[in-house]
Amino acid sequence: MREPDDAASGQVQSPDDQAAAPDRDEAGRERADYGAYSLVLVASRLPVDRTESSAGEASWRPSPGGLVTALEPVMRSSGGVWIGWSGDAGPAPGPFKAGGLHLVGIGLSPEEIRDYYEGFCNATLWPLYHDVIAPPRFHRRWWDSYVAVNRYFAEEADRQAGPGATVWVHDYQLQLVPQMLRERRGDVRIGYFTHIPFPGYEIFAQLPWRRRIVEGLLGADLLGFQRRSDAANFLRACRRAAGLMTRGATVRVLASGPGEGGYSLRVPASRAERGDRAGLPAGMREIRAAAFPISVDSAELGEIVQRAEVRARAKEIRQVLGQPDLVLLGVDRLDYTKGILHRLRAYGELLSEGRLGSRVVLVQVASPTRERVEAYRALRDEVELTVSRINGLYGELGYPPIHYLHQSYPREEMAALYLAADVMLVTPLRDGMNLVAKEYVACRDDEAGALVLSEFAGAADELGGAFLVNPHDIEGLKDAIVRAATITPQEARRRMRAMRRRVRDHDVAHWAASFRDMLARDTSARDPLAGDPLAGDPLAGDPLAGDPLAGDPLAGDPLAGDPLADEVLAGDSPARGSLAGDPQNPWPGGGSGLSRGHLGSRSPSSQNGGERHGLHGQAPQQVPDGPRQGQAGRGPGDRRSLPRGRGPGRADRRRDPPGR
Ligand code: GDG
Repeated sequence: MREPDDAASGQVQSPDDQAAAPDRDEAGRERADYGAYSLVLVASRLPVDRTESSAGEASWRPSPGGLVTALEPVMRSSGGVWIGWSGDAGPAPGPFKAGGLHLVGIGLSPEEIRDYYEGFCNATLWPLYHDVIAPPRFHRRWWDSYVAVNRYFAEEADRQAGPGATVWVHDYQLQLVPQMLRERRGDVRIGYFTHIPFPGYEIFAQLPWRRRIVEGLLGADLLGFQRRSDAANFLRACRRAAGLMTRGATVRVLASGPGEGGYSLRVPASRAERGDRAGLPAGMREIRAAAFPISVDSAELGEIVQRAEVRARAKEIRQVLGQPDLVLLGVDRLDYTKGILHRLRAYGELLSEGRLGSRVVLVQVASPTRERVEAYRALRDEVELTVSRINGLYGELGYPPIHYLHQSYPREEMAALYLAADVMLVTPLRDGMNLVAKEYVACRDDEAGALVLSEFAGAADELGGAFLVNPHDIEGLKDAIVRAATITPQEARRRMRAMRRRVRDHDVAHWAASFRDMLARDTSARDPLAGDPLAGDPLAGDPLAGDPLAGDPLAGDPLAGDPLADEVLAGDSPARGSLAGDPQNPWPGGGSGLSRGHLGSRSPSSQNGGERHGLHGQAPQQVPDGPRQGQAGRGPGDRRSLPRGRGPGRADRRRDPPGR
């Protein structure tokens, strides 16, 4: 199970430490049976995908994506072990090493993939936690499978964790693991980070197993969320779903023995049990919930975009697009949370109104994801129908106004796309953070380009230089796109500089270090929070009561307006470029249309007061098969790579590229 060199690499406690500890733990188990690793990462997926050659030979290749990109450097430098599912049905791959990482695979049966992964994770929790953009489905069989699979992960973490190890559990697929592990091991520090939003209580309360989820999470010592509002929502759920009292960012529970169903919290019954601000009474644990906004490796992205071939590729991309005046870009997993349909609708209307001129293209990378889940299949149909309609209505021979790519690409290609785009469209209806927004900023070392960003993405709390939008407000979205497309280079630089500073200073290393530092701190030594620690929340446990956290200092303001917007609106910007005199002009109408900075009249802003379109409150509609972009018999995504000079190229087709 263990690499022989692990002990030598300093991952385990020294023999002296081990000798000093009693031989058996409280449960009478021999400590010698504990695992070897001082850092154990538990995530739904491994950072590698299993591939098979034509000869049937299996190998592993990196599976890039938000979580993997963020955590790989941490794991590499710490020598810890990564526990996760390989993404395929079948027995556990067991411990192995790939790309310098120690990995332990969890095996799932086809039924568990159906009920736990596609069911409870992707069709219950995902839509519920994203504000019921699609209706969540509740099935007891799925829940049972979720409990069983979470137990596999907890058992494996127990096997791998050395005495006093740190165990870092990730994301909504594994919310029961902290408590399941806590029951087995009192000696480990457990951190949990959720990458997606934690919903408001009125939504969370729909979950029939809400108390069990809260209890599961409270097995951790530290719970990390993307936004302060997510942390506040969780604390609210502690009060209402579990009847616990919270004090500032903390909640105290009694460490009890296994209860009904294997684990359960005991709510402190009295002041004496609860303790006071001076310290924790014996048998009590204090859990902290706080925001740790995740980020990207901005230094690495900065290095990638410095490469001559990436810069050349960015130029080439603009060339193969026909040297447009304006390139808009969207990069998303093809997920209904990402607001792709709203974006397409806004773009289609802008084309019909001529507000972006005639020399504009939108490149939309929609990476394949969760293709076996019905809502995702329906969304794909609807997106592809919409793309086809827009291309059919506004395209001409050799000019599709949308380049739609249902494929995955290497990081270098993504970086070149970011460099090539004048305006990046990140318009999710709900998103924990959205790394694409930060990647775009990190790649723009030329300080050019503009970001249109949904206020419902966690990144909106940090990227004040973006054009913040409500993606449900199609008129507002259109106005923001036009504004972003017409700012002066000076204004673009000012905005981009501010955003780049933020992403550089708060990169992924900063995120990981601040989480681990906080986790390592002794809870009882933390600053007591202002206010009477024992002042009970009069509404605790009452699911129908109003929000006792109104004005909660933890709750960030997700709707904070764009601080720079007024300035930009104040003056019409001059043109950034003009195509006049271009003899090779391949564009419809033969002319340049309106050059940037003169992109038609501005429509009245947001007059419809938030008209809702598309997916809100309903499942993506199943639409009849329409003509696809491309030719009959070859759907998007069938092509593994495009020849250089013909398109973004070098596609890297994966079932679920961002490890989700
Ligand atoms: C969850 C939360 C949170 C996409 N296509 C390709 C590709 N990607 C990469 C992007 C980016 C990542 O995948 C996607 O990250 P996001 O943040 O947009 O979204 P989720 O997958 O939904 O992730 C999210 C994140 O966790 C981290 O905490 O931000 O809110 O939902 O890195 O670049 N990468 C490559 N080829 C592709 O075709 N190489």
